[in-house]
Amino acid sequence: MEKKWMCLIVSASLLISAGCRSNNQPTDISPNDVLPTALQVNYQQMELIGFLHFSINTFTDREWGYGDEDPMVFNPTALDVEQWVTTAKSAGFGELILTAKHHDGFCLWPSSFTEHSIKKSNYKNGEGDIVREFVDACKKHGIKAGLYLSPWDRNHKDYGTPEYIDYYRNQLTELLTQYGEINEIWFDGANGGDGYYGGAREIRKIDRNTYYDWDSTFALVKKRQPDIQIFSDAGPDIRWVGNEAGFAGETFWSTINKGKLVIGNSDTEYLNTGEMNGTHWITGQCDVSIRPGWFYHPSEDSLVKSAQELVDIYYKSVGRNAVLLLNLPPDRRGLIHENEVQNLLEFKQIIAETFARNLAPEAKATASNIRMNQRNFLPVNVLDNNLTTYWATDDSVLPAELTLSFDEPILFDRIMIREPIHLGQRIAGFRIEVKEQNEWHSIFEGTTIGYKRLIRIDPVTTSEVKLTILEANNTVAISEFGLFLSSVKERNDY
Ligand code: FUL
Ligand code: CA
Repeated sequence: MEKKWMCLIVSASLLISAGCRSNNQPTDISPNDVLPTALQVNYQQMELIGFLHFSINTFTDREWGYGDEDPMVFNPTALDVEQWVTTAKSAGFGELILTAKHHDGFCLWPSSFTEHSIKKSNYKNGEGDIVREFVDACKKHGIKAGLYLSPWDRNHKDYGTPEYIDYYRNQLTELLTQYGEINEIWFDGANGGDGYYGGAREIRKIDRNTYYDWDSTFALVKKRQPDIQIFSDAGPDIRWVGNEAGFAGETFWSTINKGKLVIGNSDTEYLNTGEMNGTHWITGQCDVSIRPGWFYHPSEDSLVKSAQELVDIYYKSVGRNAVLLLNLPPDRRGLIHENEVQNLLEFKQIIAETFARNLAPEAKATASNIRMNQRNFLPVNVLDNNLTTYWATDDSVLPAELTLSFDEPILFDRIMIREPIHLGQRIAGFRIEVKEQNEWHSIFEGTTIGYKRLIRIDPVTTSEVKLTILEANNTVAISEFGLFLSSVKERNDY
């Protein structure tokens, strides 16, 4: 049947019809000017990724190797990359990032451009390639692989001169052409100065604004791997959030003004919040180590973050519209230590238990305004566990209220709100209220929402919950509104 006739029949039988309006009446909300790419949306959906700091420092008990270390000290006794990958996978991680080269310059793969690598170690009699083992294990177990290639190199004789930039790009090319699909490349901002530098043992300073000519390096990366996500202080795809403690700001915009960012020299407060209507969409990534250091140190075996600490970090990263990058540094055996594995799995269990049962879909959802009274913008769309369906209001309607009414009172202490970020990040102010003895009481006021906002409150029993959007940079649209009761394990510790 022709579409025209279909529409007539459908609109005759339904008061509210979707998708059959004439072209001069735009029904859908207009997207923001600054949007994420589909790759950025996919990336954010992983929510949890893991970091593997493993290199010379693992064996020398240092955090920053000087660059003069003998490659022979690199000597894992029971290395098992499958253990790294299966541990990460069972904790729900979608990707792992390995330090192919840290600041000391030692390479975990047999680079053709240096002798300071695994070739000169005892590992597999100098025939090993841990980048290869790692990438293959990720592929085998269906998680993404990312690589860290430190721009600062305390071993290389040419560091600080243009020749080093060629060396660095040659190494990048090796990593991005010889190992199949790499999902993320991690560019660190540290540039400490002092180093071995081929025996010079001196301080070398570089101009962070110009030395690396990052734009050309980024172009090279994308040419080799068009779907890769590039991380740095300044994106272009994924950005640092300005601290290594694993938390994004309570106000956290994925949008930010790129012009204000310099790799290795950005305002950390600014990175931690971003900016409403910023010029670019750069997804936030909260990096933190499960131990005090980034590398394994035996003295820190008793200092592994507890499951409850990890849960707290989860709420302050994933729950604030960012991705969590959690470091699990393999030990001298080449294994993720038992203490890490245990706390990580307990963390995973708490999160899984808490979010296993959403109470909100039992409610009837109503709203103060529904865009053009159309079915595809109904408030019930916030209850369908689908990010692409949403409740939307008519343009310029603020405040906008969404109410959930339950037949029986419910008990909850965790709230989840999500925006359809493929259309931009909009919400800048909201309030949540519950009805108690026929009166509304505010239980939370916040600013941004984004991909996912998780809120912890004291347990409350109520039959009505109201979300009021107070401020937004465009038409109000909310994808999901969820209510949960935290796992008993989690509550005991708060
Ligand atoms: C920092 C580095 O200096 C640390 O050693 C670590 O790699 C961390 C993730 O980034 O800037
Ligand atoms: Ca939805």
